[in-house]
Amino acid sequence: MENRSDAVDGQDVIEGLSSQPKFLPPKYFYDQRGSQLFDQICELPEYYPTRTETAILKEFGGAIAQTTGPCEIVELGSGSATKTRFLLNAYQSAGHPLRYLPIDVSETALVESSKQLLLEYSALTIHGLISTYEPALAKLPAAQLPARMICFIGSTIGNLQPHEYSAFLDRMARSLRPKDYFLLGIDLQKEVSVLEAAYNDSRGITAAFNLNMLRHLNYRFDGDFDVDCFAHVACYNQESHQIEMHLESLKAQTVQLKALGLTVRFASGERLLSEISRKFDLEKTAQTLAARHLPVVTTFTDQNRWFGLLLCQRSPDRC
Ligand code: AVJ
Repeated sequence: MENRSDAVDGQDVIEGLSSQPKFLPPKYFYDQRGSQLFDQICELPEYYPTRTETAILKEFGGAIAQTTGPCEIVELGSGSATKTRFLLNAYQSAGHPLRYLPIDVSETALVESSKQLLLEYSALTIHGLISTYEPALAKLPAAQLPARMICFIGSTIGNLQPHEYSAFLDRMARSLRPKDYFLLGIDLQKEVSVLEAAYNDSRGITAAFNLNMLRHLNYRFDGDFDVDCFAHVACYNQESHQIEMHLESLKAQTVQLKALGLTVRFASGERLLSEISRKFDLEKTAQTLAARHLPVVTTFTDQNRWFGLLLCQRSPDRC
């Protein structure tokens, strides 16, 4: 297990909280409690993405393993690696060697899931990286199998702003050798009522997940956010095709993050953007990927076309 945390911790918090409107990077959701809350979200009746993607992986895992042949499985944002098991099962059934490189910012999630997987799969070897995506992709260890597949499933790519999305795909293309694979899971555009229900569940787990970001910042940067003085707000922006999740200040208040030397004022009703979750169009996404040296080999989806799983293969560079 390697730890490659960000060199300058909290710079992004200072930047986001000093901006107008304020924002925070979604990676701060995922401390131990946040990762657990996210696992609970995945079980909610309203939150269809995990269930839908899992069914796709279950149905088409064999087809993926057959297309790629023996390859290392790298996973960005592996979390509890619940869905990964369906891929590992498929590679195992195909008789392929099992090598897994999970990458996650949550050390506990990474250590716990790796321990569990090693118990479940006797032939598996794991090389875990505690890291954000960019530094991990820049320094992946040398491949030990003929091919490699980098998985970015769960529609986590939807958290990226359009400019970050383009930069990310370029980074991805540079990290892969020609013929290597990229498996991308994307949540697709659909009826607004379905989307908004998924981010406003009746049990309030998503609200707790959102508010937990403030608790995490308190712990990490010696802050004094009063979590009870903020509210969870999530709505779909139809023009930008994205869910926008906010933390709304319930009164005028001042918050300090001592470890960052930061004092932040909130007006009553002021909203801080904690996450965007973009919803994609299958065809457009395939075009974007092709234009970035990552043409789609196979598209997998469910009957409702609610979620898409795109298997891409790095094309050779042409001069
Ligand atoms: C893990 C980024 C895919 O955007 O749906 C779930 C996170 N936020 N509920 C998403 C999330 C609120 C999730 N991703």
